[in-house]
Amino acid sequence: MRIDVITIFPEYLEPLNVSLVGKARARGQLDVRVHNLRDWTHDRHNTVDDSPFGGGPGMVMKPEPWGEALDAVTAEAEEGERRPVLVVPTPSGLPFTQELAVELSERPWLVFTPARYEGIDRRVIEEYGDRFDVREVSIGDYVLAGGEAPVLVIVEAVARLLPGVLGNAESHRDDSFAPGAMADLLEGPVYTKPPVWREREVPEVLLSGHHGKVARFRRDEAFRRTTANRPDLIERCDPAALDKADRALLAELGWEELPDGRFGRSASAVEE
Ligand code: 6GU
Repeated sequence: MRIDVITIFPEYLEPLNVSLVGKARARGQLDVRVHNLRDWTHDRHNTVDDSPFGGGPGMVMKPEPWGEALDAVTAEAEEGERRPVLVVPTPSGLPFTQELAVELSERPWLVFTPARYEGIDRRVIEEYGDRFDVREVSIGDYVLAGGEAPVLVIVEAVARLLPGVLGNAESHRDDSFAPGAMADLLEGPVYTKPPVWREREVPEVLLSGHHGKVARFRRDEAFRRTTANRPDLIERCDPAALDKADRALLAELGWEELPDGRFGRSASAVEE
């Protein structure tokens, strides 16, 4: 996969040399190219921003440097296979999800345009939306000063899905938010040696070697964590994915089956 990032802070992308993404680059599985937007300015001050038409606070990124940069970076884009996806980080974008990470991981070429200030002149997104697939993406409901940290987040989520990048292909299967498998539950706690640490014991069942009981324990812990931290995931859970033991545990945790078969917190539990 090829990844281009156009930014006024190339040094912000240094972490792409480290760990999983860094190793994928060193192995040639990822071709990451970071570009300085100011290379496509022509005035003495390398200006990339200007005041907004219509007034208001802050500055807007000028269209001309972005246009020249994107034309240069995507010059080799051909029709068909080698068409890049333009990923535009913005707090007003679509939520970044595991599903979108999977979709992006299946494309050969991603171009990121992290912005500072109040964002990029809208006409840039329109112009390239006519030529490429554009995804405006937000990484969560909070406001960052720029799109560089979101690029690090998105690249890491995508890179670990590439074939051969995460040593063990099994590792994806139980990911929290992996489609299917664990039915959209958060992963439960994990333990390693020693079996006793500061008088705290690893749950006995995990040492038992009984695979069925281990699987049930993990699933119960996943339900406990999901009901506590992400009740919305339980509410939209497909009831067909719930077995008898799941239903019993949910009842114990104060959830009840609704007329449509889905689960909701029982009125008595909600009042608490
Ligand atoms: Cl993608 N950009 C900025 N500036 N803030 C954000 C964001 C993106 N996602 C959440 N907050």
